[in-house]
Amino acid sequence: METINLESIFEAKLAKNEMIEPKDWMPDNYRKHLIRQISQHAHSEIVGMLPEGNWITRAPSLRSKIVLLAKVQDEGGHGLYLYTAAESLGTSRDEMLDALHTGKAKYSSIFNYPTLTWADVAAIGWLVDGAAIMNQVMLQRSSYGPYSRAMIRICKEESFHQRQGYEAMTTMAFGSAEQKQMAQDALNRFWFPTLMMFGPPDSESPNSDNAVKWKIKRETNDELRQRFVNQTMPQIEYLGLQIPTNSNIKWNEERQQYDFSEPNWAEFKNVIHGNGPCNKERLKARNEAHKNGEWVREAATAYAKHQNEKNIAA
Ligand code: BYC
Repeated sequence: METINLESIFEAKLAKNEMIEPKDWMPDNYRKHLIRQISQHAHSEIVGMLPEGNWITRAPSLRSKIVLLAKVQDEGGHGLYLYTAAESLGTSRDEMLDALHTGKAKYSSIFNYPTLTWADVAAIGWLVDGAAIMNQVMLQRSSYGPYSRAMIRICKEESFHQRQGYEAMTTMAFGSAEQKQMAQDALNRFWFPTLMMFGPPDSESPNSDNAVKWKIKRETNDELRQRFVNQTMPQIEYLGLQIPTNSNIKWNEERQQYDFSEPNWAEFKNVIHGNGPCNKERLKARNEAHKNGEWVREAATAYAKHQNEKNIAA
């Protein structure tokens, strides 16, 4: 009987667009759904540091190195906000990291593709962060308070990241013929993997119905993917680049939107099941980083314990 009341309070809050907070009652499936999504999102931020971090020592100027360094550092911070938001639902950092390190947890498919040239770093900022923001702007209004608040802060930083990428892309697209070709190659290679970031088509997305019902996601995978293409096509034109190979992007006067080809969903499934070009490399790097950071965690724990004892004694 009590559960029914609690459930109706939960539903009423959602109906009024009020936030659900950690101490509020929530259905088990809502909690599980959030832990899954937020922890995957946190893992994406941390694994996302790897392809770009790979270019810090090879950035083409001191300015671009400083900017990239700041960006990659921000991603680490985003991971931290998100792990903390997930912890407020009753899971632990150790559990989440263990799931990442053993390959049980997913993280964004995009980071299983390699960054072969400096133009790829530009394409990540422009396209990947552009797609991430498209998704995260709606997540700022997600029904779970800690997730929504983390997103507000993350979005502010992501818009700087997107500008970093677009600026680098502009430099290359308006640079020498060789630079322009590198920019085009990066666009060609990153286009479809970026479209995959939004998740499978709505008709094949098992989690979307609940996500939308519970106001965790305010828009569907296909709606966001379409918006991303609509926003990006004028930027491709401005840069003077060709539409990506096989993308078939074309304005549809009747729909007042761009038509475009779907990504290869079989490739997507392969990547999210651990068989993309860089899955093994990424997991190895994360496992090593975790192992190498053991002494830092030990020192931080000892320091916190010491401070605690001092406070009790005072
Ligand atoms: N990659 O039912 P669906 C960033 C999985 S990183 C891998 O549609 P949902 C950045 C999905 O998890 C941006 N897996 O799921 C960082 C599910 O599997 P499980 C990361 C994917 O949750 C550094 C299954 O496929 N952003 O910003 O409704 C540098 C069925 O999918 C993917 C977020 O994480 C994928 N692309 O929708 C630069 C945003 N797509 O869990 C940038 C938050 C789907 O049932 N997350 N799957 O085993 C979301 O909005 C949603 O979780 C998704 C998927 C749109 C990703």
